[in-house]
Amino acid sequence: MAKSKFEYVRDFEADDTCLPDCWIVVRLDGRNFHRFSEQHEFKKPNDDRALQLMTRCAQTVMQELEDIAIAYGQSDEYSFVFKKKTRWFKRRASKFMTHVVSQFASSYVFYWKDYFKDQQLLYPPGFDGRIVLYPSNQNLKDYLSWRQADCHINNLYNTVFWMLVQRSGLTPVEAQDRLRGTLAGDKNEILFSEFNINYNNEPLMYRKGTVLIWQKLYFQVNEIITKKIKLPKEAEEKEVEVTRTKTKVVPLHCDIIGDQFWEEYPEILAEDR
Ligand code: DGT
Ligand code: MG
Ligand code: MG
Ligand code: MG
Ligand code: MG
Repeated sequence: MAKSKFEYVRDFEADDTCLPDCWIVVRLDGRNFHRFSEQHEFKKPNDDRALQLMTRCAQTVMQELEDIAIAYGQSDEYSFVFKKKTRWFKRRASKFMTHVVSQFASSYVFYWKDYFKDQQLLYPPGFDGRIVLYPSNQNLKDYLSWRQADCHINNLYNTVFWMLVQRSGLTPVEAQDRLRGTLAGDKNEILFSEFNINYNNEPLMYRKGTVLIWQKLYFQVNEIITKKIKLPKEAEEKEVEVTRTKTKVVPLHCDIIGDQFWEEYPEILAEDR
């Protein structure tokens, strides 16, 4: 069929194909969640409902979209890592980013009431998205380490900050002054000596964030398989034990900076993925 004279407008579309053989990372982040968390009375510094809702949305993204090998989230952000070899939407960056962000945002609204039982959603939240390509496994591991280190630094700071405000009655400005220039060791010491808190015993979800991976679940299915053979005498019913596998997105709150995690789950970075 002949092209219409309007077809040329397609040529104005920019090519945004992601480089081959690179990990494609989409990171999204809540828009102005400083305000959103205040308005919806998130518990400070960590609100389990908010963090679990974020993870529920990220699980939905992994299940609904193709080729996500691992995801990592903390605070109001989540990063999704697409397999190096993915051919999904011909590796077009805008497709990856918009599908991830829109699926996540609609899930956030859809699942809100499951987590915030008596807290109404007051206005529609938004999320920004960005895409970054990492050519090597080391680059990808360093990226995820960077996000987890950020989680740790912020959480340690916020934990002490809100203790000083909520327990010691300092104003936010006084707490900020008190913490200016302190190192991690100093913050741990304040928590321990003034509040009897051993930071290492704080919940792992707060300290490490959430890692989402695919896990194979093995389960036995007892199925009756009926063999029908043409010769009437040999017609028989046979009971056969079958092992089925199913994959599921599982949340972990573990360290991903050290080698142990990557040694335990080598399939995440495996070449053929
Ligand atoms: P943005 O991302 O530039 O649009 O602005 P914000 O305000 O989202 O800034 P961001 O993303 O750097 O910081 C995340 C905000 O979300 C921060 O103000 C703390 C808040 N937030 C995230 N998780 C929790 C939580 O569990 N509890 C509370 N109280 N606040 C949280
Ligand atoms: Mg920001
Ligand atoms: Mg934000
Ligand atoms: Mg953020
Ligand atoms: Mg369409």
